[in-house]
Amino acid sequence: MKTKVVCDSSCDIYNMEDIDFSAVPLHIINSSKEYIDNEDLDADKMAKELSESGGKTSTSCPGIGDWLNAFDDAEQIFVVTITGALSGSYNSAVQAAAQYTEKFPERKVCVIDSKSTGPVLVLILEKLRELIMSGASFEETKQKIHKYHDKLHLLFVLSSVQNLANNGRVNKLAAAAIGLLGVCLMGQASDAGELEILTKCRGQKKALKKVIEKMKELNWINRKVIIHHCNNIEGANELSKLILEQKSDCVIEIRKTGGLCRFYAEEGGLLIGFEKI
Ligand code: X90
Repeated sequence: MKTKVVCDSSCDIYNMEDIDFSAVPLHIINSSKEYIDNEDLDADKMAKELSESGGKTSTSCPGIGDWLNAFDDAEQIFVVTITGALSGSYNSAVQAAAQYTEKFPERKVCVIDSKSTGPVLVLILEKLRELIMSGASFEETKQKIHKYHDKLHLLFVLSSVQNLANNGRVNKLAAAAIGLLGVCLMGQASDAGELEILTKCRGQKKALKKVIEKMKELNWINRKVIIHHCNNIEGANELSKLILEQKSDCVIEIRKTGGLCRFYAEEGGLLIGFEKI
């Protein structure tokens, strides 16, 4: 029986070992160029080109047909999407799943709205892989992944929300609040999957301290923390050091954001995903 895991490219990874996996690209579009968020994209170069070119840039999520192509005739499919509160990706995946199971009634599709992005999607994907490899049934995997998902959390540190504001994903007031040089925002994905700003700090160092305080307040478990960064390996390493000072046996994965998260989290942005009690 063929089981497939399909995600949109907001997960920042394009390949997974051991399972049948594909990442369906979102697109980043401005007047002169369209960038496809796949493994061939140089996200830092894209960000540089976009900031130099000025003008309006928008993004688009996978359509129903893109999802159906990625389902690839599998009998059991787990789909994970970026938060449905900020993107149409989840909706189109749900519609694709409905069409697929109408055409093939014996096949099964489970669509998960991550209510988040980047690192939280990777945590979900890695758990799905573990469950699938252990031989768990579709129903058991579905039940366990929902339970696991409830325990995940996303924090972020951003020094600009200009692109989010220009595309109506955060209110203009919040955007104006950090127009100032050197101001960082620390926030979280809310339970509804919206961007929620928690505090405003002067400088990254203070923002990272706030991240640790918030992680402690949320009772994070020292199993795995995933940090995705926008051209900011120094910030990711610094945060990693602070986390290990708290819990030295924590496993930390650090990687660069792909195209979609690179565009919205902007230069220096950090996304932090972890498990809580
Ligand atoms: O459908 C589309 O065109 C995609 C729109 C995506 C908009 C949101 C992307 C957020 C990327 C920004 C910081 C973290 C926010 C967390 C809130 C869930 C990352």
